[in-house]
Amino acid sequence: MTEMENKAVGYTVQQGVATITMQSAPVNALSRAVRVGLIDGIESALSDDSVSAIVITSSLALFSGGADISEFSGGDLSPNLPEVLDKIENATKPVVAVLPGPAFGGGLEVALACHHRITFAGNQVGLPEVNLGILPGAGGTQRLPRLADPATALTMIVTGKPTSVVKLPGVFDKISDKPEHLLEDTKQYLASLNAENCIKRTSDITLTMSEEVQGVFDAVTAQTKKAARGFFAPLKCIEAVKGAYTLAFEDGLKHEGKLFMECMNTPQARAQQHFFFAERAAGHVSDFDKSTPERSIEKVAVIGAGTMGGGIAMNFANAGIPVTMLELKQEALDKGLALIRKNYENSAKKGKLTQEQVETRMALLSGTTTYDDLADVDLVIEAVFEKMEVKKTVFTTLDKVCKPGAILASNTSTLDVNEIAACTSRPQDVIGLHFFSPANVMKLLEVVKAEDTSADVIKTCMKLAKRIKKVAVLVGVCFGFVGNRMIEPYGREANRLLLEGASPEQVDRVLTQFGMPMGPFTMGDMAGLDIGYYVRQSRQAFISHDPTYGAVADRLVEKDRNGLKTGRGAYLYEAGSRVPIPDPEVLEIAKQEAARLGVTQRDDISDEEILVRCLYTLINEGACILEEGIAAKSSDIDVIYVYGYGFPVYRGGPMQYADEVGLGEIVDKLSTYAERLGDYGKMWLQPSDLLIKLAQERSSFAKFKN
Ligand code: 3H9
Repeated sequence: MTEMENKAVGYTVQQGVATITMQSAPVNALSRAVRVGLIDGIESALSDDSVSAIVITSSLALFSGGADISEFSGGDLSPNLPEVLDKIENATKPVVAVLPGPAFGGGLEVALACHHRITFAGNQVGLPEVNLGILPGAGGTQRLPRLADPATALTMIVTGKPTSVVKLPGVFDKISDKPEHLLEDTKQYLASLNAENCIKRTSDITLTMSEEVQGVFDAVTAQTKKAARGFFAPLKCIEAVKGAYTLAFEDGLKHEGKLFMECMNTPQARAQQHFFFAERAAGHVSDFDKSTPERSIEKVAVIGAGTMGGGIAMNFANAGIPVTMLELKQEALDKGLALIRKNYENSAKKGKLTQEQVETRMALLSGTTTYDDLADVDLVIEAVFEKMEVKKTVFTTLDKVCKPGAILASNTSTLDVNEIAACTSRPQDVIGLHFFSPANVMKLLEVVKAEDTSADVIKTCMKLAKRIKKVAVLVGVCFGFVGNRMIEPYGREANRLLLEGASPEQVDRVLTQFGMPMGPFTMGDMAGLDIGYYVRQSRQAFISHDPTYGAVADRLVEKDRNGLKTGRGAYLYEAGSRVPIPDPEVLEIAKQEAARLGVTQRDDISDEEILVRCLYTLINEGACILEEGIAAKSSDIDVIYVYGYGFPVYRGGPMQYADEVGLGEIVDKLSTYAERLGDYGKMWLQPSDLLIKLAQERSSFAKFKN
C-alpha cells in the first residue's frame, strides 16, 4: 500500500487497484489542490506496474460539487479541469468513478470522463452551471449527450436541475440498490473487467443529428425562450450541446470552450455567481456563533388563520412540525383550516403531493379559539391585522399565557418590533419573522432582530428557517425593514411618473424589460391598491411635506379602483382575467390630479428616466439601509430582492447591479434627475451620503463594511 502527500486528495493502492479519493470538505470543489491531486493520482497509478485499475471516489457524502466557483475570479488555474479530464479519459488503465453521493457540474464531468461509473439508486447528479450564468465547460455538453438520451441530456444542461441516476441508465454501468452495497458491487465490477471491456472512452461514441434529435432541440429551444426570458446562458447551452451531434469530439470540446468563455465574461455570470455566494453568506451572521445555544422548536402556534397565517402554518406542517392556529371566532378558524386543506388538495390534484401526504400534513394542523391552548408551544407567530394596537393586545396576552423561553414572533411587515417587544415582560424572546406572501410559496424570510432580542433566539430562528426551507436574512428594525423600505421609493417614483405624464404601461414595460417579473402598476393591482392607501393614511406625518405623494393612487382607491380584486385599478381587468388592459380613464385622473397639484405633465419621459427614478432610488435607499446597519452586508439586500420581489437573478440583486453599473454612474444619473426635477428632485432623488462616498472612493457596495 502506497500513499501520496495531498490533503485534498488521498491515494492508496490495494490488491492492484489504485483508489484516488477526493476529501476536500465541505463539497469536494475541484480546487487547484484537488485537480493536482487527481493528476498526480492518475500518473502514479499509470506508472505503477502493480496497478491494473483505478478508482476515483470521495470520502465525503458528496462525490463533488464541481469546479471551485471561488476560483472563477482569478488565480493560478493550472492544471485546468479539461486538462485533468483529458488525462483521465486517455489513461491506459481502466478508470472507474464510484459515486457515494451526488456529483454536480465539474464533479459529474469528472465521472463522465472516466471509463466506467458506479453509484446507487437514490443518488442524484446534475450539471447546474447554467444557474451560475455559464455552461458545463469541461466536456459536459459533449460527453453527457453521448451517454444519456438526447432529451434528458439537453434538459439537464439547459435547466441545471438535478436528476435521479436511475433516469440515466446509459450513464451508469452499475447502480447498486443501496449505498451500503456500493463497495461490494464495485469490487465485483472491477473483477468483471477484461481486456475487451476495460477501457470505454465516451469520446469514441459518435452522434448524428437525426430528425428526431432535431425535434428535441426545437422543442427545448422554444420552451427555453419562454421559461428563461432574459437569461444569456441557457441558449448558449443548447448551442454547445448541438456541437455533440454536429462536430467531431475534439471540435465539440473547442466549441464548448469558446461558448463557456463567452458566458463567463458576461455581467450575468458575475451576477449569478455573486448570488450563489450571497445566498450562503446570508446564513453567516455575527450575532451568534457555534457556542450560542439553540432553543428546541417542536410545537408552533400561529395567531390568525387568514391567508397569511394559514400560509405560515403550512410551512411548519410541511416540515413535520405540529402547529396550532388561533382565531377568536370558530367560523374564522374553520374557514382558515378549510382553505389550507383546499391548497393541499390542489397540490395533490397537480401531482405534487399524494393524498396520504395531504392527510399527514392536515393531521399536524390544529385549531383553537383560546389563548390558554398556547401554554406549551415553543414558538408563536402573530399574523394579525397590521395595526400596532392590535399587535400589542396579542403580545400582552401571549406574555401572560406562553411558557418561559417560548419565542414570541411578529409577522409584521412594517411596524416597530421594539415597541411590540416592550409590551411584554420578555423582550429578549421577541423577534420579527416577516414572511412574504403567499407565505407557503415565497422562499424569503426577513428575521428582524429588535434591540433586546437575544442571540439564541436569533440563532434558533435562522436555523429554523432552514428546517422549513426558507432563505433567512437577518435585518434590523426600521419602517418596512429592508424589502418594503426599499420598495417605497420604487412605488413612489412610479406614481409620480404617472402624475407627470407617463402611462402605467410605459413604466411597467421599462421595468419588465429590465427583468422584473411585473411592473409596479401590475404589482400594485395584484396586491390591492387599498393596502398602499392605508399605509399612506397612517403615515401622514411622513408624507405631509409632499402633497403629490401617492396622489394618483389615492384617487384611484377613492374611486373604488382597488386593483385586480375590483376589476379596475391602474388597469382594467375582464371578469376572471388577470390580464391588465390600459385604461384612458387612469390617464385622465392623472391629468386632473397634475392640474390640481400644479405639476406640469410632459410627453418626453424617456425609458432611461423611468429606470433611474424607480430603480436607482431603490438602490439609494439600499445604501441608507447599509449605512444604518439595518442590513449587515449588501449581498443580504440582494438575497431579499431576488427571493422576495423577483428581482432578476441574472442582475444579481439591486446592489450587485449597482456595483456592475458603477456607483459613479448611479450618483451621476440620480444627481442629473434631482437637478432636472427641481424641488421634487431635491426632495427625493439626492444620492445618499454613502453612495456618494463609495463612488468618490471608486469602491463598491460589496466592499463596504459597517
Ligand atoms: C463548474 O463545475 C464549471 C465546470 O463545468 C467547468 C469548469 C472549467 N465551489 O451549498 P452549501 C461552498 S461550476 C466553491 O451550503 P449544501 C459553499 O459556498 C460549479 N464553493 O452545502 C458553502 O460555503 P460556506 C457547478 C462551493 O450541502 C459550502 O461549500 N456546481 C461550491 O447545502 C457548503 O455549501 C454547482 O453549481 C463550489 N462548487 O449543498 C454546485 N459548492 O460554508 C454548487 C459549494 O463558506 N453547489 N461551495 O458558505 C451546490 O449546489 C451546493 O453547494 C451543494 C451542497 C449541492 C454541492
